[in-house]
Amino acid sequence: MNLDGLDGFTVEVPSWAYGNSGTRFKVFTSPGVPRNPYEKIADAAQVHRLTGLAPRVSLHIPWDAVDDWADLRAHAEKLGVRIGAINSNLFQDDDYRLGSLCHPDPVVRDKAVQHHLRCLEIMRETGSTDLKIWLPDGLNYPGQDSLRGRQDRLGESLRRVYDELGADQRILLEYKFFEPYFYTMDIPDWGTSLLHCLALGERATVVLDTGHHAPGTNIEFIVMQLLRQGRLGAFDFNSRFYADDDLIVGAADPFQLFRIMSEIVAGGAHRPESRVNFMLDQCHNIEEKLPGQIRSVLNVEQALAKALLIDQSALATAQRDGDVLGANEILMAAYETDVRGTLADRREARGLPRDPVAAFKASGYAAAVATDRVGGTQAGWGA
Ligand code: LRH
Ligand code: MN
Repeated sequence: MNLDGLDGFTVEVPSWAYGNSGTRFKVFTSPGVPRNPYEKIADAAQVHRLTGLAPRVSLHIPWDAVDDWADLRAHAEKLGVRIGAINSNLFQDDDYRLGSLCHPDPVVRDKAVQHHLRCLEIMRETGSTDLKIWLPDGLNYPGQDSLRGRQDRLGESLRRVYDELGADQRILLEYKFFEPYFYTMDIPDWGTSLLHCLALGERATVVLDTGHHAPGTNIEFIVMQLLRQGRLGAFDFNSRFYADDDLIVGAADPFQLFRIMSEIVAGGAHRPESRVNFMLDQCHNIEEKLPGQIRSVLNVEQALAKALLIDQSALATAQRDGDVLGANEILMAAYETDVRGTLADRREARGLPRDPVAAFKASGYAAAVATDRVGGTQAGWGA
């Protein structure tokens, strides 16, 4: 089984997955949860130490705000990881009730633009290249505002941010079909995000969050189309049964994750030089957070490993010959292949534990941080 295609493949983990999270009904807490970005990064570094797959940690501003970014950067690098994408936050300020980059009032739009310029400064200090913008703007009632006017204002605001990008920096523009607004979001789908990216320039690319589509959406088709345009910048991987559930990637629909990875392999986008950033965007509301993160990066690697086993030349022949079932069978054969043993062998060959979750449990790390992290305020939603 040749899985050399996994060489150099990495997954970026989100700082907020290590903090408390929940729903509007309840945010659960648990002992040892990080209280600051330093402790979040320390937890994330454990995932990389045990899997060798997660060398970057995404941060969210202001959730992860610190006084000394260079010191936080040094802290991360001392632990063997580095700071990845910087996420802006336009969804926790009263001024943004009617929108941020799309708001009718230029004063509010300017405030939102300035927030992104501040994120660019932070990126220069942390060595990050990716500014991730999820636009939470939207409307709840028809007629509430001009759909077209908001798009025009959005274009102008994004242009002001894009023009301040440093030479090695890029924008990752994330769409979402509903929530926190319910009549329309201002970037509800991949097409709208792509149109804004094309209007901005080549350093604007699309983020595909697997939880941000209408039920039944063929997500791998969108992956193929964005790759065809050279505008797939990143994934926010998670899984869902109904809405933006942010569950462990591959947990709800491992076959969908495999189909997505099949399009990634077909486009060669699993190779580091593609610059597609494979990120997680999840919340572990009830399960242990670190084992949940370890499981998640292993699920992504497993789906990619299966996709790498697709016999591409036999598939091309079957497709050319119109052999419908034959072509499907070739894909299913790869999907049905159990790659777990070979992946454990690969880890062992790299000095990593065959079973990272078991190794984490045996490390005593969870008990140690539960003892150490007493006092202060646990990080997380609503903290
Ligand atoms: C919005 C989103 C976005 C992040 C947030 C934590 O639903 O997917 O990527 O800012 O989750
Ligand atoms: Mn997301």
